[in-house]
Amino acid sequence: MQAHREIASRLFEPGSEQTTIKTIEMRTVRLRLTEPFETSFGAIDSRLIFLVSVEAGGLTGWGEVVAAEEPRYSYETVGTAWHVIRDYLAPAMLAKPLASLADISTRFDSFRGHNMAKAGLELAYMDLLAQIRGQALSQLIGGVRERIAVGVSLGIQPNLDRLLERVDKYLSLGYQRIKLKIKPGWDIEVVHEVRRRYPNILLSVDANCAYTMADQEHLQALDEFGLLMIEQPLNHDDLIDHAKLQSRMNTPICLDESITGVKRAEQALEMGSCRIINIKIGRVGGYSQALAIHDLCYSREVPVWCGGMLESGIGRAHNIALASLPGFSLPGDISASSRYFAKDVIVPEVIVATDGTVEVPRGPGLGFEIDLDYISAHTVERFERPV
Ligand code: OSB
Ligand code: MG
Repeated sequence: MQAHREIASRLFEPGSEQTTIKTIEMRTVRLRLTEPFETSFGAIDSRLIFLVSVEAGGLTGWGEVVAAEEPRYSYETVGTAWHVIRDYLAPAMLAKPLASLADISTRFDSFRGHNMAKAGLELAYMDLLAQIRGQALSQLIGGVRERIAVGVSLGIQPNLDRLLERVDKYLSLGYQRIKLKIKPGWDIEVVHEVRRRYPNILLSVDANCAYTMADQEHLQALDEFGLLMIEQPLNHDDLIDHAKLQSRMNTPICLDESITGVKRAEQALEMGSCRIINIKIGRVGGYSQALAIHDLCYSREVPVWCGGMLESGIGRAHNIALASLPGFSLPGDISASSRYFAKDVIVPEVIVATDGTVEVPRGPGLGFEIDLDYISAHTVERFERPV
């Protein structure tokens, strides 16, 4: 733990290297999902992937902005992030040489919100920095794992049989934890059936804010299924009702949407709003906040795990590096590339071994090759700064 803190803290201090970014490139890439993904927000059958890359000294660092096309999971969209990066964040990043991760996050602090936009650029910088130092990203941030444990997040299905088929499939592939998306009308009975079929698996549910305190008794009925956690049952900005609900349920509440930074994480733990935190680098505004939340939870022995946003391989590679930190004690939503897309933008693709783990790459930076030809062939829009 001490060793990890020392490694991670180096990122925040101005290093000997001053990085002068020559160009920042933004692009959107349309990738079709292998099957539609439905949550309490609605269904999608493709992702408009937003990639950012930063170039310095002949090296290119890659990041991903995880915003969706519609403001449902979060108020951010691909469109708002495009605007905010192009007009504010990229110019701030290019204004003078970068001294550290803290230097970037301080420059971005003067712009309110837009965490996913900020995170995209922090990600690209961290990949670049790792390459400059000739290190794996995992090593740069203080990762300790050679392999990480992973689970799968299963969307709402047209019927129970289809869901059970999916559960069977991913368990047979080795995934260590099944997460079911739930909403009113697709919850107790579904969980009951999956639990009856598999009494001993790690099983969790994610409501994406679909309930209110009026559903309290209904949610309490989930207690009898021995769930690992219930993720984000209530409103995205309501720590108080989550605290009330947690005090009346045995199932640990895990917060996703509610945790937008380390300050909110502190408040949630202080109030007892949750017992587990899902860390998504995009939602919290980048590595600086993600590492801080990890350190906070690790020091208080609060389990964390790495959430997913149906990222392309570039976002996924960052998630793998993050999940190699010591506090990530629960399986992440980091599934194989093939669970999302017919072909991924990185080589090799992310594969899940039969023991439900993913290897943490050891090569410099992300540790994957970027398939630029494939990315270019599917690019919808591209913009570069300076123009
Ligand atoms: O709430 O965790 C969520 C996907 C998009 C937006 C929100 C969420 C999700 C997932 C999928 O659950 C996780 C993944 O496999 O990427
Ligand atoms: Mg979630």
